[in-house]
Amino acid sequence: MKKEEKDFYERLSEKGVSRRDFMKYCGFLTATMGLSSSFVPKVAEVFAAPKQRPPVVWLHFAECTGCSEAILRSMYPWIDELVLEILSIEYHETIMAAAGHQAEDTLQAAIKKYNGKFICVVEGAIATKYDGAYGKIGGRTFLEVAKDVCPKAAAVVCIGACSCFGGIQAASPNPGGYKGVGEALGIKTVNIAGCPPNPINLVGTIVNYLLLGKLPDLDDLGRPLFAYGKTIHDQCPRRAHYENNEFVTEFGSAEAAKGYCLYKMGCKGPDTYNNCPIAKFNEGTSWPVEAGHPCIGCSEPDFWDKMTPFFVESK
Ligand code: FSX
Ligand code: SF4
Ligand code: F3S
Repeated sequence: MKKEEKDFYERLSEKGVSRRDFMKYCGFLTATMGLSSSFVPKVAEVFAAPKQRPPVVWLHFAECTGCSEAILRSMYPWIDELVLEILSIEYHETIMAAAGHQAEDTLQAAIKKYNGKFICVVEGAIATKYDGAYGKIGGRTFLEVAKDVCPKAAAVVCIGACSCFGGIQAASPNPGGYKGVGEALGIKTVNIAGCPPNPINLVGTIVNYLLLGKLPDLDDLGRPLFAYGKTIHDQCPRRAHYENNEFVTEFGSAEAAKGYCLYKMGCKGPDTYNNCPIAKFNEGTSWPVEAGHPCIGCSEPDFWDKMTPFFVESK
């Protein structure tokens, strides 16, 4: 084993993570990425002995920061460390020490130094009406910041419904004219959709890039097919109840306790593309439908408008 790999496993073990746990995670990640199990050692190597650590500039616009929270706090408690092992995060407002003018200088220095080479990760929507007046950072509108930074990136990865498609800010009546990054700037973006998205889908996208030297294949909405290629409904463990006409019609009922299908409680699983039933959240603990709540379609464009009312069966 190379020295850097040994150091990596030592660092993990200091955090109470055994090599076995780590390999289990790599197996789960490899399967989520749609790769065969023969790739597991290679995926582990991306973390343990990275050949490159791409510079990342992480922007925040209009959102709740739930996406950063999902990445940094849930799943495996050490996932943030793993993300930091494989990326060189040059700018991230939530986790960096710098503030004010110093932070702005850091951003400018990073995009100059890594022009054309960095990955730009974006959370949050961009206000486009009134010259973008609805959202500013350090005296510049979100629109100005995005126009300055995104075209200089090697790839723009949007995490969360807000940066992908506008999210809650773009819900009717949308006075600020909020849009997702791709639409606001007229550029192609990789969209890790969801509110919040599953961290494993971001990690899978990055590992795909580092392992295979390219971004994953995308659907026509820019979402990686490995994660968003199938509907929730087609992967749902309650599907047999749907086929048998066994539905929940009231929360807290005997049917709900039996785990019947939530379609009549407004489940939007049939119209929603995501891998929640397989990937689950919080270290594979659960996901909305497993917890007894209908899917509200959070990985689809305009779900706040198109999928409401959330608890009424779709017509
Ligand atoms: Fe949006 Fe993310 Fe929902 Fe919140 O950054 S996708 S409101 S979970 O935080 O952007
Ligand atoms: Fe489909 Fe939702 Fe019923 Fe699952 S609970 S089978 S996703 S309608
Ligand atoms: Fe979102 Fe539906 Fe999954 S609400 S988290 S896509 S089950």
